[in-house]
Amino acid sequence: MKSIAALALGAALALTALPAMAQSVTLRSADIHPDGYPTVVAVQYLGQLMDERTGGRIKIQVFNNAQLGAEKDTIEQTRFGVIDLNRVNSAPFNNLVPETQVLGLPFLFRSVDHMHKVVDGPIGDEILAAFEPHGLVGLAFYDSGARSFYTTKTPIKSIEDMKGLKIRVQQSDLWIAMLQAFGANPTPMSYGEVYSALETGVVDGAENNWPSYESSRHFEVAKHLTLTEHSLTPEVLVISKLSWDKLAPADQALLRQAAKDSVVKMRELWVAREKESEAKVRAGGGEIITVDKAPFVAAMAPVYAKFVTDDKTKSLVERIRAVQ
Ligand code: GTR
Repeated sequence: MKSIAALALGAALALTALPAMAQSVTLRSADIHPDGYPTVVAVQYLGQLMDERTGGRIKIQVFNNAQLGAEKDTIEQTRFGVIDLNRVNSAPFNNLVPETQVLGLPFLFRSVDHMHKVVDGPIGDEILAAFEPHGLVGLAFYDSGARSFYTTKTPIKSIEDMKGLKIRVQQSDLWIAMLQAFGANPTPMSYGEVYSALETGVVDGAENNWPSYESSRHFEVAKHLTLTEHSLTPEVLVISKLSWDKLAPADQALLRQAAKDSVVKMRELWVAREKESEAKVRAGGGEIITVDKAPFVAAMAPVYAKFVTDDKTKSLVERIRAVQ
């Protein structure tokens, strides 16, 4: 009796284990950036790691250049499992996953090193875990450098120059409030629309990091860059909870680890690309303005007053500040 039961159990286990072991899948990953952009290369590298570590069972295909849509739309599609993986900035997640807002708070991170320590530690894990109730599993944070303002006509030499300027922002209430606090007139729109909005004068300016300012060619139409470096808001890599649940636990663990490993690669790529992009922009002959940041920092008090109100957010901000 005992051995028959054991046999039956063995057979049942083999049956349940079989699909997971044999599972072979190509995960579709979205990115709005072009070929060769660090985020695109980092997720391709993650795909390479998964391919190697699963003996070719799990692969990743990156659909870059917004082939799958604008970030706000791909986030929805990822929640519904139409897209498996998605590399998006944390800002378009702000309204859906409020815990991500702290990452964008102006001038909160003292340096890139401070930001790394926060996202690499328990606070980073806590924010990644906050995606789960929203149909997403947070896998990793990628660097996105510091964001600065750029304008087509009026150079921003002091905070007063921002008054009334129409500035494109990401689709996030936090970012809208930030621009209002700077005195500007925030215009939320998707990244793909910004070039022509700048060109046609729908907006007077936008803000981004060196690699995006360069690769989007915004620097050709908005030639005045002011190094406000107001936010270090990182990129996030998420997987649809529906796609995640289809993976065997061992494969989930492999994916989590490989995503963390891809962060190391991403940081190398990022540092190199920032330098390259800065050189290209400088060679383009635009005006690069450095400012006294103190008035810009001071103007952000109402943003903190509006968004850092509940105990959870207050605690996150306090703990982020305390990270040395
Ligand atoms: C870039 C970021 C994108 C997107 C874009 C934007 O720096 O990598 O994911 O958020 O900014 O401003 O829309």
